[in-house]
Amino acid sequence: MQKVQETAEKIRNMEIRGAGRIAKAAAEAIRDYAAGLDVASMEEFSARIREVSNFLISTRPTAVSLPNAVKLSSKYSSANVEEARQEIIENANLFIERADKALEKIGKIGSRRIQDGDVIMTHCNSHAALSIITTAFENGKDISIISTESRPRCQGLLTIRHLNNFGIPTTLIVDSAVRYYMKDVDKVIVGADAIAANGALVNKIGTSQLALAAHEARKSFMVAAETFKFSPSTIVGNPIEIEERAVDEIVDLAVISELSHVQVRNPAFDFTPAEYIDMIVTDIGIIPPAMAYTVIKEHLGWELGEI
Ligand code: RUB
Repeated sequence: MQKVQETAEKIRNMEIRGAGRIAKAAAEAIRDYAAGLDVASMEEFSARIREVSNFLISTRPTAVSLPNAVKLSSKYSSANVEEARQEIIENANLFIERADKALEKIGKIGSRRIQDGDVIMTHCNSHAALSIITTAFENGKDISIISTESRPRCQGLLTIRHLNNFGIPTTLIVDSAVRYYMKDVDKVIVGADAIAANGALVNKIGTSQLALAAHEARKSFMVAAETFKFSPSTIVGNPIEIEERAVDEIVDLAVISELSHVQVRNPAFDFTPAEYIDMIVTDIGIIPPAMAYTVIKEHLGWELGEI
């Protein structure tokens, strides 16, 4: 349980962050927990796995990759403890392997859409979006990137550092300069924390302003997302919860503590409607947002009744 608690804490405090990384860390935690679980009965085994699954899922509410990873990893059909343990270990390893391959595939598929000379704007720090960008660069495409700072946690700096290691030229801008620079941009590429059945995207707060500005300037808006970022429960109308984080991420509380008419809000994600999205690059190919439902039905492997 100690490793599960450590992983949960790292996800909560964002030491482990980004929807894909969170998912893989949770799969690893479930796998190692199941491997070391000492129980007297199958009932106890089931109860402990359920408890740990729910605990991991509760660490961050928005990235649907987290419950998807936990559910896919903690699946078992045997009523025998040793066999069920083995099933979980295999399912978690399979999830981790597929997640790594998915990033590679997204890079390969998405990079074909990048032209020589493209200026690409990105937001926050998405490993899926970066996979497209770095693959295109490694394939010899001469590209440059405009990255937002992505306040308040400034994940844009992680993006800049990552791209710099590849020797890719970048420009760092504040989030409010997105529309100002959109005229210089050919494509916008962002990642996803979740994609709803209607094709709407949930990603780092501010993503929707990139989409709006791209739409206005008629620039292409591309989302990079593994199939495990699609949200099955949105098929039946369940909303995706937007995480609201502590306000001291935005402002020094001492600065506003004497003010009595001020509230501070810190939503971590926002919604971009499907109509602003030109394509979603997934590990099974490029799809229009209208195909999100099909991805959930056919590629996540869940029947509606299980949601
Ligand atoms: C990260 C973020 C990323 C998505 C996709 O938010 O919004 O764009 O998670 O990332 P946070 P990836 O920093 O709050 O976790 O493509 O790496 O899964």
